[in-house]
Amino acid sequence: MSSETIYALASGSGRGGVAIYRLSGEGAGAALIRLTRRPLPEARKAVRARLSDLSDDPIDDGLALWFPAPASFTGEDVVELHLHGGRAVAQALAEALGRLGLRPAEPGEFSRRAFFNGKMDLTQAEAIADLVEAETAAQRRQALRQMDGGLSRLVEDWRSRLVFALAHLEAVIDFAEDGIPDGLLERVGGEVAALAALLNAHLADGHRGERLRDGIHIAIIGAPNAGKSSLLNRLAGRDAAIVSAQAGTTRDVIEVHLDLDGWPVVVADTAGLRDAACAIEAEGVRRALARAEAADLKLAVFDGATVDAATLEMIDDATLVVVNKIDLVTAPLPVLIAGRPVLPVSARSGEGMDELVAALALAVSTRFAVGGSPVLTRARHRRAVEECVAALARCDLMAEIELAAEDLRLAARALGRIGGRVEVDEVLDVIFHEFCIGK
Ligand SMILES: Nc1nc2c(ncn2[C@@H]2O[C@H](COP(=O)(O)OP(=O)(O)OP(=O)(O)O)[C@@H](O)[C@H]2O)c(=O)[nH]1
Ligand SMILES: [Mg+2]
Repeated sequence: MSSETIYALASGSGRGGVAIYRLSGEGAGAALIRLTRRPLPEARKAVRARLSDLSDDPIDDGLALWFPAPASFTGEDVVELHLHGGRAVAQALAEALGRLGLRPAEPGEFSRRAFFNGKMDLTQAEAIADLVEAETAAQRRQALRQMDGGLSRLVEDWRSRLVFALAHLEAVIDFAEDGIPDGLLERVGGEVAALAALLNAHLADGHRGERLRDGIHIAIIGAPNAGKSSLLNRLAGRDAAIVSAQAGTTRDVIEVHLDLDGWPVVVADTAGLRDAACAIEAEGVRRALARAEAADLKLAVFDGATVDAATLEMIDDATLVVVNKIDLVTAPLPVLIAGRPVLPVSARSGEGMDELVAALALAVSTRFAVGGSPVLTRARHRRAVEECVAALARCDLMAEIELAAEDLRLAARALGRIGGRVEVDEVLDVIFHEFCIGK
């Protein structure tokens, strides 16, 4: 790792009461001494700091904290300055630090250094980025859990089981002349099969962790004029989509990001399903069907008591059935449509909306709740586990034992990549670039 000393504004940019700057590297302590003209303060204790630049011009009056290596966020010497938030202070400080040979940090550079100094593994570094980005309570909880090492420990447990099995195989190879101890290959085979089953179960988690990170997709579908756009606007609490009495108003997919009871959801309004009158509408219907196909959940909206065949056909286990315009309907409503309970609403009056939101939140939470063991939160994690499973599937203990050992080695290496045990720089670049500067 380079010995360059870096600095960055760690708090949000723009004006604010207090701005926090972080300095990290060998020169951090010397910089603090130069700026305050005082010896280093006691470690990890906030002290008053009057900073001035190299020509004794005052910069600001604030607080300083000194975190000597290795007990710091990055594992290097770190200084934290709490100054007044403002552009002129930031500029004066940057100038002074520049003169002292410090340079602005790249995005994610602090976390990158923390990773290289063994302060955290990659999943924990990713969790910091996720926590900074978290917009809902469920996202925050997932990120905190991963930051705490939940995923690292799970993957490390899998990996150590593999390494253990591998050690047995290698012992067999090394002491082949003495004959293979009874039952050893069976035991290794049993362990490999058990692990493969466990990993497959984790892969078949409906992408819970990734969905929670990126947002759970809900598609609103139904006949033209059923009130889909009106419903979207109700959910969003604003006029996100155009509503009109003309059938075929919506053509493109319109997305709204919402916090649904702590769950991050992306609700998509789509074109009404029918044999379209023109090519543009036909394209809209095609997009509606594609979106419904890709969605995690669907809201099938019916126009009052009219049950149209096109919408009926789309109902499956991941569909909530909504009958809209109950303010107009006088006849009794069906209790079930396609065997699913009906949620009666009026997008116009708002009646039934609370119940609809509660039903949606329940459907989301039963599908995506992050109970039990930690989840894979990124495609990168999933790919590594898939690679591991593929290697385990190839591993044939009845064939040549050296080849079987090699497969186990590859499987363990794939898992090791999740935490960053065997990473190449390019992959690191991709990961740390998601960070903001100062984190
Ligand atoms: N009375 C009543 N009218 C409604 C209700 N919801 C929607 N409407 C009306 O029904 C018409 C169609 O509403 P939209 O929300 O545009 O319907 P849509 O399903 O998006 O229609 P397309 O985009 O054409 O597929 C509009 O005139 C709305 O005002 C409701 O709950 N009650
Ligand atoms: Mg519409």
